[in-house]
Amino acid sequence: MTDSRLADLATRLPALRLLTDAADLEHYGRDWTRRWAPAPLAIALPASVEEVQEVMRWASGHGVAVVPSGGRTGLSGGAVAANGELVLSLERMNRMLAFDPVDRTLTVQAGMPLQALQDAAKAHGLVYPVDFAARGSCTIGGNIATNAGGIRVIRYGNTREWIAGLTVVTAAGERLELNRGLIKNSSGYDLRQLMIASEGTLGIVVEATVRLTNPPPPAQVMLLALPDLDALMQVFALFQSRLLLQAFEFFTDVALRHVLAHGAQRALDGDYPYYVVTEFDAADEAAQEAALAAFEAGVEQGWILDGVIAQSEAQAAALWRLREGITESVAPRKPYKNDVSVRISAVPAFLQAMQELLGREYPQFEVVWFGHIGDGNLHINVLKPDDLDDAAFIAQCEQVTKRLAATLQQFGGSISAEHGIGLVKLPYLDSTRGAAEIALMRGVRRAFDPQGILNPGKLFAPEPI
Ligand code: 2HG
Ligand code: ZN
Repeated sequence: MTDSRLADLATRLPALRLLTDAADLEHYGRDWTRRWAPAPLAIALPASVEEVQEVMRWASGHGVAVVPSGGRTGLSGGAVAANGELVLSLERMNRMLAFDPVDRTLTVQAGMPLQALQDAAKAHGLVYPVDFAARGSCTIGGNIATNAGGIRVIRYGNTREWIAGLTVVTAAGERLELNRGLIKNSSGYDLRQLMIASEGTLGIVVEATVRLTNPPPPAQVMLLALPDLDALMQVFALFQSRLLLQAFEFFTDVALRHVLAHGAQRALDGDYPYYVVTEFDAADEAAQEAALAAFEAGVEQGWILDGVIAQSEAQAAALWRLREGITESVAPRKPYKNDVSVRISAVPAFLQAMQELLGREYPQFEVVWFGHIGDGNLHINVLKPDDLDDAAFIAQCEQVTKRLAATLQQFGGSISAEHGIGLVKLPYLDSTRGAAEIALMRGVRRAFDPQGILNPGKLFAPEPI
């Protein structure tokens, strides 16, 4: 260990696991974006809150930038360390700490994978309902850092709604206990909520107390084939008025082609332009009949061209794979990603504007549309042609994102619905937040982290000094 700063860290915390091998720097220095070359100083893997506190005291003393790190499944570059930062991985802090049956909360360390948390809730006959495809690898700390959404927001809301308390280590190494599981707490600023979606720029979330709820009634999963985007919103309105939806997700024929090529099973014989995977409460025969009636009403209107209802858990999982497998199936094509949202009432007009914009701007590229249409959240993945180099491809996409951001501004939408701003959307923050709002956000950051050592360069560009 030749770096004197690291030597000092090792002296202060002799038991701290510290990695400096090239392979580790590469592994922990990047997330799913794969756009930036990882170049961290080192990787610290603390095993306790006290170790995190001492790491932060050390980082403040030396002015070393720190990138908090969870499962690194993020798609906005929020966990990238490309500038000599210390990566502070919460990987070893992955245990459940407490279950309270009266409060109906679980307290866990921030490095616990989402799926492990969901399983722990299930073991107590309850559910933690925030859910998405990266559940096996992402961590609750990362979910909190981005206010992760996913496939059940339509029923349960975002991560924000489920966080009852947070333990946070500040840039200076202080330990904060935020909200302590209280339901009612009218004692001033809610710093817990400020931490959620702060992308590691205000503090290190080390523990979280999450609310749990009753398991939903038995559900059914349906795949629907639709003729056009207008039908998508009609079917959504129809299903929402008649059924208790748990999820309503759409994707296009292009997305389906990629997941099928990646090993998913075809569920319908024909080929159609748009598809929906929807899951709804179907506890009894009456609910199941209501679902069939809604399906038939959609067919009669010409909004639904075909469909299938899962007859077993295995079939339900196979239908879900068609939607959840999209990100992985297109990953080898180095997609340029957009994760945008508008109010639900604005979705039809926004879709129309987007279709025109993308049709005009991307005639040469393959564009994959999918997302959480019931939340007004679209994912637009532009696939890189093999004969175009990375930099030229990104430069072309950025030109279009400028126009997309302007369109979003007209609609009062957001440039990041659930993935975060990170590095990827940093130039477009002002399409979603006003100048006065950004100035206040910077002020909040300065209050928490005057030296600017927490995940610098993410969310907004570093302050000019
Ligand atoms: C999803 O909804 C994730 O599957 C990933 O938010 C979206 O890959 C994407 O663009
Ligand atoms: Zn999503």
